[in-house]
Amino acid sequence: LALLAELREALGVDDQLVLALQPAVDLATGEPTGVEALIRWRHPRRGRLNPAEFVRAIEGSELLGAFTRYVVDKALAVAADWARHGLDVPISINLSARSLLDPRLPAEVAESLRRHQVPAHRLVLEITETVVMSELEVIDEVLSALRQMGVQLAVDDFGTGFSSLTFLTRISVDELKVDRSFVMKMAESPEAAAIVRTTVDLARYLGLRVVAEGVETADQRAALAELGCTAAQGYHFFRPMPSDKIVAVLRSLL
Ligand code: G
Ligand code: G
Ligand code: MN
Ligand code: NA
Repeated sequence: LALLAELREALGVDDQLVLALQPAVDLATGEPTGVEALIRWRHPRRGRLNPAEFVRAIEGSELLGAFTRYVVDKALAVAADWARHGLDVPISINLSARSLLDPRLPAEVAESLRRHQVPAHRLVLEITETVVMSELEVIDEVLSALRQMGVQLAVDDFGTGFSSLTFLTRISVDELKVDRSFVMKMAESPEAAAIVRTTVDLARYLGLRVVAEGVETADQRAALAELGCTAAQGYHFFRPMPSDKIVAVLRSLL
């Protein structure tokens, strides 16, 4: 496939695959609780490509390992830069479920943390439950090794998988991210509102952080605060931004 050949090339240069960064904020204080890294491909001829599309292509290819290493490395370079600016905000990256089947992942993450001198707890790995449940045995070991290193785990798109609750009894995690589909429908759908409320309560019972995703309006923000949700992310606060903007934004929030 032409796309994958170009991608292989892009992984070897420095400025085509870049991370867009989106802060999540504490709803009570406005302080940043973390920043999510989202991959963007600035293609020299085709312009901006849809990340969901090319990520799907990568996931089905043998480039996944190299791509995951690339994203981990770029994200930890960003975290190292923040440390130099006196900022200790954690950075989250999205991990394709299939990368968790690679037993080399923990050692690769450890090596990158060492090289960038970033403490493991500053790294949050966002995983989606659905795919993960199907291969839980294999993935258990990889996730346990990462957790033992001190890396944090977040369940992304929480509520959209088929086995969310079983997942929580098998893998210990640090954070739940309420899927934006529920946040968006909260006002019109009592079901969606109940799911958000239940997720917030569940996180509290389990001692986990909770972050509502896809918050686009002040009304959604107020409704979330009302439900006891402590942190949120979305266009209402910040759109994903280029890395040269993020330090000033984080400083302005502290
Ligand atoms: O910003 P948004 O359009 O970037 O993201 C589209 C989808 O791609 C989302 O599901 C998001 O989780 C996923 N995604 C974004 N960046 C990465 C990444 O670096 N690695 C993986 N595996 N998925 C990513
Ligand atoms: O799968 P994951 O939750 O990682 O995907 C994050 C996706 O959500 C990215 O594509 C990101 O650009 C997008 N995103 C972030 N904030 C908002 C928002 O407020 N509204 C919408 N529609 N998308 C958002
Ligand atoms: Mn995510
Ligand atoms: Na999500």
